[in-house]
Amino acid sequence: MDKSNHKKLKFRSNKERVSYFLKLFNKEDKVLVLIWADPDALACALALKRILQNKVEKIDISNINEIVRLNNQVMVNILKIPLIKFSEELLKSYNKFILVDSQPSHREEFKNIKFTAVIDHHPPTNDWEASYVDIRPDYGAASTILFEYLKTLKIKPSVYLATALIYGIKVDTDNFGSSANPQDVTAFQKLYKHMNRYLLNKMEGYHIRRSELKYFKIALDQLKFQKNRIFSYIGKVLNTDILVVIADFLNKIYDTSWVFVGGEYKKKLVIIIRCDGYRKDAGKLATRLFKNIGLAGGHKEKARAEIPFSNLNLESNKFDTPKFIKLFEKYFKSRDRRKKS
Ligand SMILES: [Mn+2]
Repeated sequence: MDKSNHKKLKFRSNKERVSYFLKLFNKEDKVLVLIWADPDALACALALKRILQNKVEKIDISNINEIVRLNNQVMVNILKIPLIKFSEELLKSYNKFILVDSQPSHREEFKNIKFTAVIDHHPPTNDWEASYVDIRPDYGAASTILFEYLKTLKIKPSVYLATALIYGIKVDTDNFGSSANPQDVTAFQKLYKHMNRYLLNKMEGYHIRRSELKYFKIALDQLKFQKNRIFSYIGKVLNTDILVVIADFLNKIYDTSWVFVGGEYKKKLVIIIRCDGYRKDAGKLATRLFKNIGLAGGHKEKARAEIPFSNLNLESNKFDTPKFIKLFEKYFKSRDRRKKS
């Protein structure tokens, strides 16, 4: 099945692997690290910069996405991560490209770039090639892979780099939830003594901009309880992260087992679902109800759906909490009936 060259590179040790990687670069190279900027990718890019900065003429980091999430903006600011916004034009200033925490098939922007190296932890995909490929789908974070590179090269990470890698690991493993593997835990342990806890607290702690507090007011005004379920439709939002923050907040309410928060973003209804996961499956609910009219997915405790309003067959343009609740009626009616019998 796997026709790409992932399997061609076989290394007996991390040492062999990393020295092969380093040999791909020389003094004249201008290297661009491309990322879809989230904490894991940002940390990896910083690590690559540290590893290669004295071995090449220059190495820069370019983000292809707009960084919207507040925590990520705080990370970039606090750690002073130098970023260049991606453009086709930018590529001309470099001769070698590295993709980290992603694969060329993941984004349209990556497809025409000839990557020297791809380092990632997502499930391997085909139809692309690179001189060097290191994909470890069993790792919770790509930061853990880069930690192993640093360790192999006996590079002591700076406080900023260690803190970034720790944050990357924590975010991608959902604080050492189910996706973490023993290597992630080891990386955390070893990096811990190099990091700064206050920097980490700042990056982890800030979720809400002052300007977003108004959405909490709307959410609470709109709140409807139905049995042990909470529903709230917030209306137009400037970014969908605030819906996630509100859903997580409502999910802390005692005696509640489901939370549904909805909002309008770019002519789509964005739905964030939370539940306790006990004999429930938010991901299944989302796919069952919405996969035919939009994007839907998630896992037991968390799910998300995005549905173009045009697919909802609304009679009027006005969408509100009662209409929002109606979307889930079908699913719960059959469940409630089953419970009674
Ligand atoms: Mn990642």
